[in-house]
Amino acid sequence: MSNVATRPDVIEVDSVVIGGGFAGLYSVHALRDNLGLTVQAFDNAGDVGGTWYWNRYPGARSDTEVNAYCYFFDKELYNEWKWSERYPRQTEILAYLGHVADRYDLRNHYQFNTQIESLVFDEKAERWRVTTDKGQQFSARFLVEAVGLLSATNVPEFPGQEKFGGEIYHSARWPHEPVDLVGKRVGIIGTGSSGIQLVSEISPIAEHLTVFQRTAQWVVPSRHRPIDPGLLESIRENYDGYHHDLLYSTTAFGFTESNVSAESVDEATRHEAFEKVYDDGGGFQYMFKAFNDVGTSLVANKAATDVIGKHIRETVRDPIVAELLVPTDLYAKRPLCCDGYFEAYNLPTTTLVDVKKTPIVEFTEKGIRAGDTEYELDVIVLATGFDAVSGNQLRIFQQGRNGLTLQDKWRDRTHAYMGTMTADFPNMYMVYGPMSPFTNQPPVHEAQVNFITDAIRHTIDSGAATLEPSQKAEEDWMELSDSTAAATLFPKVNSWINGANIPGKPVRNYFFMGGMAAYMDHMKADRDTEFGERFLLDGQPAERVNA
Ligand code: N01
Repeated sequence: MSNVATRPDVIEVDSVVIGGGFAGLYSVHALRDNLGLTVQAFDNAGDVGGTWYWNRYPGARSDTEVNAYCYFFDKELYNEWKWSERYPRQTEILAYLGHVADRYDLRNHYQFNTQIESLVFDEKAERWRVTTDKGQQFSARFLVEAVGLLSATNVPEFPGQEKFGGEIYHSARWPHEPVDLVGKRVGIIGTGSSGIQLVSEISPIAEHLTVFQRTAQWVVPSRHRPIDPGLLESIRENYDGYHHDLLYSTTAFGFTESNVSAESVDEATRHEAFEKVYDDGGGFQYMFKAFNDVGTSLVANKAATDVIGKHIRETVRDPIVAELLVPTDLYAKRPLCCDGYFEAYNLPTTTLVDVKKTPIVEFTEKGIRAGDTEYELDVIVLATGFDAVSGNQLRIFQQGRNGLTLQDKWRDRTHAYMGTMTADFPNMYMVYGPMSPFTNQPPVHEAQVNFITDAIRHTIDSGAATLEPSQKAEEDWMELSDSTAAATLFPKVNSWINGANIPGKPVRNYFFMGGMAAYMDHMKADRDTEFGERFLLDGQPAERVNA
C-alpha cells in the first residue's frame, strides 16, 4: 500500500512527513484534514507503527497505562477501540496504529521502506528539497519530522563479534519471523526498560539465561492486571475533562500526581506512602504519585530508593546477587517497572554477570568472554538502547538557511524551540524534538502536532512563505529548559536522557523538565500572540510582517 513515485523528476507536494508512528500518523491526518494540504509521508519501516513496528522483542509492552497511551483527537476512536490489558503488548499497540491508519485512510500517503537521505532548504524557491535513498526527489513547502525519540539504535561493537557462531539480535530490530528461544542458552547485554522485560519473559523458557549488567536499575513492579472496568467508562463520561487534566499535569501519564513533598512529612509517613505506590505498581507512578519531589530532593529520592532496595533484597534469595542488583546511583533515570524481573534471578538457570567488575572482553565463537570466563551461548540479545532524541534526525543530512547544516548546528548540543522547531530551518517542524517536555509521549505528540498545525495555518493565512523561531526565542527556550533540568536530579545520573549512553555524544540537557502543564501554557502564549513575538515570517520579525 504505497504510492511509490516513479517519475524521475522532482515531485511537488505541500508537505512531507517523515515517520509512521504515533506522531507521524497524526501529522498526516492533521495536515491533510485540518489544513487541506497534500502530504507525502515516508518511513524506513515496512509499515506504520514507528517504534512498535521495530520493538518486537519478547515481553515488549508499554509501561504507560493504556488509558493514557493512545490518541485523543477523536472521541469515537477512543470509545470504539477495545484494549485488553492495563499495559498493552507491542502486538496490540501495533494493531491499534494499523487500525488508525486504516480508519483515517493514512497508509496511502506513505512510501515505506524508504530512508530520507537529505533535506535541503532552497532559499530562492523557499521550499525543501527532499531526497530519498531510492534517488527520488520531492519538493515540499512544509516538513514534519516525526522520526522518534527512541528509535535510532545504539549498537555497540564488541571485539570478535563476527566470530560468534550463534544468533545476535538487537531488541529494537527484532525479526518479524518468530525467534525460538525455548531451551536455548541466551545472553542479554543491557538492563534498561528493554533488557528487564526480556529477562522477565525469557528466563522461564531459556535453558540458561546470562544477564550482562553494567549498571543496576531501580525497578519497581508493574502490577500488570486487566483494565479496571470502571476506569475507561468514567473517562468516557468525562472525556474532555480527563484529556484536559492529562495535558495539564506534569508527566501526562493519566494518574493523579502528588502535590505533597516528601520533605514535608516524617520518615514513617514517607516509607508508608512509598510502600503503598510500590504495591500498586508502575514506574512513573512510583516516582510521581506518592510525592512531588522524588526527582528533585535528595531526601525524597533516598526514601524512594530505600523502599525499592529493601524489596530487591527481600526478593532475591542470593544476597550477593541481590547486592549486585541494588543500584548505587540516584533514582534519576527514566523510572522503570516490570513484573517478575528480580524473581528471575532466583531461577537456577539465570546467571548475573557484573560487567563493570568483569568487563566483556570479546565475543568468541561459542559465546561471550567477560573477565576470564567464557559464557557459552546460542543467542545474544543486545538490549543496548538508543541514540535518543537527536539520533534519527542527525542521520539525515539537513541544510537550512545560508548553508547551515543541522549536523553543524547541533554539533555541540541540540538547539531547538519547544521541541518543535529550530532557528534557520524555516517551515521545518519536529514532533518530540530536543527540548520537548519529559512525559508520556502520545498525548504530547498530539498537542505538538496541533501546535505545528496552527503555526502552519498562521503562515498560510499571513500570506508569508515561511515561519521559523527567532534565535532569541530559541536561546530563551534553551535557557528555560536548562534551568528546569538543573533544578532536578536527572543531570546527575548518566543515561540516554542526557546523551551519556552514546560514546562521543555531547552530554547535555535534551529536555524541558518544567512539566507538561507549563509546556501547554507556553504553546498557548504563542497562539495568543499569533506567533508574533518569538517568530520570523519570511525571515523577518513576525510583528514587522504582520504590521
Ligand atoms: O535502553 P537503555 P532501553 N556494554 O539505554 C547497557 C523506552 N522503552 O532500550 O546503564 C554493556 O535504557 C546499558 O548500561 P548502562 C524507555 O523510555 C520503553 O532499555 O549504560 N552494557 C543499559 O543497561 C527506555 O528508558 C519501554 O551502564 C551496555 C542498557 O544497555 C528507553 O526506551 C520498553 C553497553 C541500555 O538501556 C530505552 O530503553 C523499552 C555496552 N557496551 C524501551 N551499551 C516500555 O515502555 C549499553 N549497555 C516498557
